[in-house]
Amino acid sequence: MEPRGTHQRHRWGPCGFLATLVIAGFLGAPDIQGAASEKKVRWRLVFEDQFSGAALDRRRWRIEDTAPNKNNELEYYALDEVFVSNGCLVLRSRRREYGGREFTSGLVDTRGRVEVAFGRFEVRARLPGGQGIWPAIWMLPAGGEWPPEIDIVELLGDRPRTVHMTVHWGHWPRVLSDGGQYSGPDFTSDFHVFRLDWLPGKVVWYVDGVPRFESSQFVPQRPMYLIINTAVGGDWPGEPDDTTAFPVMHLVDYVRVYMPEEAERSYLMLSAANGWVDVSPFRFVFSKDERVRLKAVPEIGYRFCGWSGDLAGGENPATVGMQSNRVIRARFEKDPQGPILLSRGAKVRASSVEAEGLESRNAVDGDLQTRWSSSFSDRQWIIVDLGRVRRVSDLKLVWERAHADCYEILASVDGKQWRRIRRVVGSRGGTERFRNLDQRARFIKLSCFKRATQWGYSLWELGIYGKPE
Ligand SMILES: [Ca+2]
Repeated sequence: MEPRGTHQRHRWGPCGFLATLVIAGFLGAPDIQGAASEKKVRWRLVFEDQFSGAALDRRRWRIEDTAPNKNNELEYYALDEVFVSNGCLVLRSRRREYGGREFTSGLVDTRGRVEVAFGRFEVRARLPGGQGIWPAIWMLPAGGEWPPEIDIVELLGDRPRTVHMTVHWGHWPRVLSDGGQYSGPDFTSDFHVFRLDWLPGKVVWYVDGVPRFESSQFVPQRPMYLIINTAVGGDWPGEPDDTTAFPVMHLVDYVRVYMPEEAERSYLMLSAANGWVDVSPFRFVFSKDERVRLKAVPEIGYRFCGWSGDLAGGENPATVGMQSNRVIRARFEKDPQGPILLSRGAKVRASSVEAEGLESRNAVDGDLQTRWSSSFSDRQWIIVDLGRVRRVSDLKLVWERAHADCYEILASVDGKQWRRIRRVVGSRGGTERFRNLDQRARFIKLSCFKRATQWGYSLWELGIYGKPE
């Protein structure tokens, strides 16, 4: 756990994210403030998919397979609603009972594959229409946190001539937005090109080559991945009705991602899975004479196995000269000697449960879509019983937005005598890891004292790791 407010180390990676990035995002690094002159930028194509193959290239795209719990949406994102046909990516939405939902639909993203800080994103698509249909082409941070978010285009199916373009930022629950809309042709009857130029200081949205909105109020400065989906129902569009003509098709002709190239500065683009990279100084834009230090940090149970892209070898940390743009991937592999997850399916009890479906066992089921939530008061606890005394080496907390501000972690061999192994004050939630604990324990207790939100305490997962025995 990093102490609150430290700015010495900064992390980036799909699995780990330090909250100080939010501060960096708010203030902006002073040396990269100010909009770049677009004339000075040359755009280099770094990713393209024309969907000309027989099937979707799974090395480039991840397909969602879940019932999302947001915005009161009604769809299940099913694998079979995503396919390639006639040179297009197709996301199909249907009225179909599946996975506890009334509708199925499609979502693809480039998470863990293409994660870019700054760039040009161009998507040619025919958006789907109809009451209750909500297509979106948008971006989220590779670190898994929210906000920020950039919405390249969103449309409500019952208003097919109006597209929405938005950037969200802030810190939950105080989320701020800057957005615009453009009304033009029927975007559901033909293909149109939606483009986003994202540079330090300014984000500009284009529709069919014409700038339609721009924002410099908040410009994200961290790698983000691209998402294309069609939501069905939910708070914003409302439910489909008899006029909605299922099946509904969201067609994407191509996706192109460009990286900016400039005379005076260089861009750093990082990607990683099963670990992350500490970047120092923490920025993604550098002058040509600067050097950056990269430290690969593996997720619990993984080990670093080398760099690829514009950095070779396995030196860690490594130093890179930024005389030109760098695209670098940190590679991690499962550590056969590493700790294993001991807590999955363990016995667990808690001081309270907010409601049915939010029971304490959800915190140890190994599923990041199920969670425990307490009632809405400050003093709460959850205890995991590993069944017998184990050597506990690592602990990982994956908080929902309702997290603890102040809490302790305690260990016990008998469930009666407890010893405190960590105390955290001023937690920012998200994912918190505690390493090298070296504890003999059968019971691990999380004792919460102060809530960070008006709600209770909620954990997607409480992972306890140790040596196999
Ligand atoms: Ca869970």
